[in-house]
Amino acid sequence: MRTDTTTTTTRTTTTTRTTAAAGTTAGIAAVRNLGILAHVDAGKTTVTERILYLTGATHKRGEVHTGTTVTDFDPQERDRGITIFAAAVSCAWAGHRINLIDTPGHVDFADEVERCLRVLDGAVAVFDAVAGVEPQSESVWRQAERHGVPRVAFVNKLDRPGADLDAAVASIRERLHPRPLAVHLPIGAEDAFTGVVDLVHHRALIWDDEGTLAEGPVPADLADHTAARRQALEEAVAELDPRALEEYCTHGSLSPATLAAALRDLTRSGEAVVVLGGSAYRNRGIEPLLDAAVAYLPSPLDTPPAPYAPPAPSAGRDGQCGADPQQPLAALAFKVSAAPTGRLTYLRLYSGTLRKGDTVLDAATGRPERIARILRVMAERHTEIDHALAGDIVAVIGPKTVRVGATLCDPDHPVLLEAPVSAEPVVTVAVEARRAADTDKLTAALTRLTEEDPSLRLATDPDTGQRTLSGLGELHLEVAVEKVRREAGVEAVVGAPQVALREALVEGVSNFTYRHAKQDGGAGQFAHLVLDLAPAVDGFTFTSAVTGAQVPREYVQAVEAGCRDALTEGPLGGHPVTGLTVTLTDGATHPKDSSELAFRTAARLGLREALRVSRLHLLEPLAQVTVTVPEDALGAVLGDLAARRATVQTTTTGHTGHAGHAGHAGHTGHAGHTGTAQVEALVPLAELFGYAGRLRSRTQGRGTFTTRPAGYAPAPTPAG
Ligand SMILES: Nc1nc2c(ncn2[C@@H]2O[C@H](COP(=O)(O)OP(=O)(O)OP(=O)(O)O)[C@@H](O)[C@H]2O)c(=O)[nH]1
Ligand SMILES: [Mg+2]
Repeated sequence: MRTDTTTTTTRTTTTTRTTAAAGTTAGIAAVRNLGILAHVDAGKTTVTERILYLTGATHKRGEVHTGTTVTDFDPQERDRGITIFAAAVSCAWAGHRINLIDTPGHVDFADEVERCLRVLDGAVAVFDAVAGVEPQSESVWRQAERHGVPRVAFVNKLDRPGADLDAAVASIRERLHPRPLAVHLPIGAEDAFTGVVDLVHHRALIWDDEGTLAEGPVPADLADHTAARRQALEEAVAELDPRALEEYCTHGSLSPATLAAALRDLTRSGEAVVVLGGSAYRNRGIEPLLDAAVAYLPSPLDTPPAPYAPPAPSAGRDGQCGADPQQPLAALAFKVSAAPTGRLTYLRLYSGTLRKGDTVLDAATGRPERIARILRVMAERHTEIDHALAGDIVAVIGPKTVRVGATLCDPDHPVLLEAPVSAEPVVTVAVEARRAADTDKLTAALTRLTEEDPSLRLATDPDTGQRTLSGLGELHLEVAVEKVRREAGVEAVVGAPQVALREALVEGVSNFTYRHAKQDGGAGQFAHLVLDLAPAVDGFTFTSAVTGAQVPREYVQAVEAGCRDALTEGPLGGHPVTGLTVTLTDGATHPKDSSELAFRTAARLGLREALRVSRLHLLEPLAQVTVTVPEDALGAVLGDLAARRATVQTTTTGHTGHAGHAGHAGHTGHAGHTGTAQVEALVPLAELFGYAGRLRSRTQGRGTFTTRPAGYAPAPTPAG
């Protein structure tokens, strides 16, 4: 039997008691900017709801299915029962301020998640205890990894039939991280799941039906199991953490304090992932989740300084800023909610202090913006505050034109923080107002939407003159059009979805000569270029093989810019051009008539001509699809996929009865019920329009599927 039976430990043992309001670094150390990430339906919004309830931010527990949650406040979210827009809310726990961002799980809204990850310091990854790691949980996990955002894992829905914490941990190990460290052992299973053994503090946490937590000793029947798990945890930690190893070697065990400190360091360095369990719906497991977030995830002071660039190359140097309230202000606008009634701009402050009434600079546009009000966004009300410090997340009222990704900074110290990178749209629809008189209103409303969501693009089709809206998927566009109908009262007629094609170079040309000369009196334009075009695996690269004597350096830069201008519309059908390298091999200037503008124009017109005489092919977007269906429907589903030009990669049978594991060959998955088959396939996105309905009818509603973007591949030559 272990000796550290610390059953009297309070739930704040591992947290420091500081007031988050204090205007000091102690205050900043007590801030946690926390995201909730997962596959669709894992329970992010329910977890968020329970956190808000427990922290006293709300006085009722809202439910997704009754449309009563705080963070799914948009009418469409309530109707559809899914999260569409990331929502930020602040609450307080154990002397810490938690700025919580509930994110959407559906792949069409992955860009929203990307923008949030840019400003988060830590995240809770939520998993369904039956399904384990689902495809979109893997995607958001990788997204978080790319942003260096440390995570703790919460295995939710332990109350569900077939729930299995160990299997979920195994699937995390197999698919996401080699070192998941489970710190909970469930007490009771499925419907009888009542609580967890906290392995770190060696105690039982049991929730009654009202969700009230009682702490007690580890139940006798779990004593051996607990001891074994605790020892395994200590060994795993000692293997990774030198200080823990020393203590383990000396004493043969680890104290809760050493264990907790090691878990914090390992979480922050990303060497291990702490795994907790619970059931948000049944109000079980949320207090320890909050404790873990506060104890293990970093504060703004623990995260690396944010890199910035000067607004123009001549206006200063690159640098980085840490969470210091005394330094000049630098804040990133990561979310804009541009409702016609008022515009809220959400800011993450990286440096400095923002005061109500300040005039700040939008560094990219050079426009001054006045901060009329600063709001702490709470669940049921917004609290007005008069200043906010580096490290915090707040919303401001006043800025009228600030877009997502903008940097707001001290006018005397203009800097550009790295803006979130927006995904390229893959689906386009034509939109027009149902009543011609509403055309301008529709354009205005759609323009406003693109300011909130840079992964939406509004354009005019050069051939038909029609307005087109592009986005990341059918649902993304459907939601956008519906939002315009509800908020601006404009009915739109939407055309059939089209995939966004690209044009890639197959065979280029060499020594393509282009002379741009306009010298008929007055200031003339002259530029002479020779270009080589060669196919490349991806994207666009520009190289120059000329000397300064042939073409001066600033003109070479203008040539590159002109080439990029030309790539927006390819010769096959006006699609963006990709997969090529352009080399400037020769050129000539005129002593008076050459200019950057002349070279840029020459490059644009010249590359356009060169592309016209090259060979290109069309590329179409692909999706990685995971289809989960009853085994008896497998044949029909495979037949249908084949008709959709799918490349089936794996087919596995004998899964649990719920959507989940992708069918990796040899995957051990959850033991249990058979009867479900899973298909992994690459399918052209164009063939997936309407697939949800088809799958439903082929499987009597029992089939599910998820998709992920999977790059581009040559498209069959279109007829006509
Ligand atoms: N049995 C059970 N159901 C749960 C639990 N947590 C959430 N749910 C249910 O699962 C469904 C999805 O929950 P949400 O909280 O909307 O999931 P989400 O991850 O926010 O979903 P998206 O935002 O659409 O990606 C809802 O019907 C919840 O009531 C749980 O612990 N147990
Ligand atoms: Mg949600």
